[in-house]
Amino acid sequence: PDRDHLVACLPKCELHIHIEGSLEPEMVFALARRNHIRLPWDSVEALRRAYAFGSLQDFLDVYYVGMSVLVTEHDFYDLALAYLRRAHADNVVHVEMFFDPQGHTSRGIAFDTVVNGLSRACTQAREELGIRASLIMCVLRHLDEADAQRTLDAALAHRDRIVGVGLDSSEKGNPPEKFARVFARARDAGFSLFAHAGEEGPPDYVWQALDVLGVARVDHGNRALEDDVLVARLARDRVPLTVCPLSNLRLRVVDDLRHHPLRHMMEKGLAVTVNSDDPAYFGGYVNDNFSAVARALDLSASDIVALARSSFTAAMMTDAERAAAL
Ligand code: ES4
Ligand code: ZN
Repeated sequence: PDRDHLVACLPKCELHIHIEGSLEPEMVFALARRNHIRLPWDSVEALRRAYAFGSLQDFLDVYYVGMSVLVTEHDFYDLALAYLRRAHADNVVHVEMFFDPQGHTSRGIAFDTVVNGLSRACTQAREELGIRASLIMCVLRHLDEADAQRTLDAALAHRDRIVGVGLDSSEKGNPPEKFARVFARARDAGFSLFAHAGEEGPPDYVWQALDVLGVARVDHGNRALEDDVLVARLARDRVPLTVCPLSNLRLRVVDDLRHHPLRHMMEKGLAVTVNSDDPAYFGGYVNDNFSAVARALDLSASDIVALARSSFTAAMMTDAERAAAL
């Protein structure tokens, strides 16, 4: 329909994509074969059947096994280039890409291998497709502070190829304040800061992301709506929320897309953007997320345009870069 055509035509930024979450089942099996890795599933179909998640943790358990097929620099390059081609087909012109170094270094893969492969794909995609792409290193919050500090040490050696530091993985029981000192060091090093908060965790975790970590954006932020004072703060400071509708549906953060809070967020003056999170696992890339939520909430053409425009406002771009990209 018209709505899907509009979604497809609009230029967009993608600000919440975990590159390891763009690993499609076919590529999981192809890389497992290439790297002689045994998987707990015996076919692409069996892996797809494992994508019935009851919670964030159910998903993460599959996600960390899926990414274990990534071994060489070439694997990381292939992964990122495939995603950037797919994003380009959706009229995405700028990507801020999360990656999870500890999901790889914990398996004996060098930090350099990961960054070299991902950044080479970003450079090539810019040259060949014109799409801009930058890297945001995420800290796995279920691991301890010392592990996060060592990961930040490794990132400092690649300061020119990593623009930011984020916080992801199992939210409940792992509040942002656990990483206060890591984020303080990251800030001093000049990184932009981000954190997943209010996906499954309480509004207090969103407060901590803002006031303890000092993030520039909140990833998800759904549960901020439970706290009116917090909503007023997010609106006043124009703190972007990177919302991921199909992720929220598949991880049961919402029980039905018709109950997704995106419209309420817009009505409350929040700077919301629409993103894909882990597109290979959640059933769609960025245009699929726009189309599904627009249909479920009966969003107007001007709502859709506002969401696409908002992705540029929320992006880490200079005004000159924004003008050039549009
Ligand atoms: C994630 Cl949806 C989500 N939430 C938290 N951490 C993540 N890592 C990858 N996807
Ligand atoms: Zn995420």
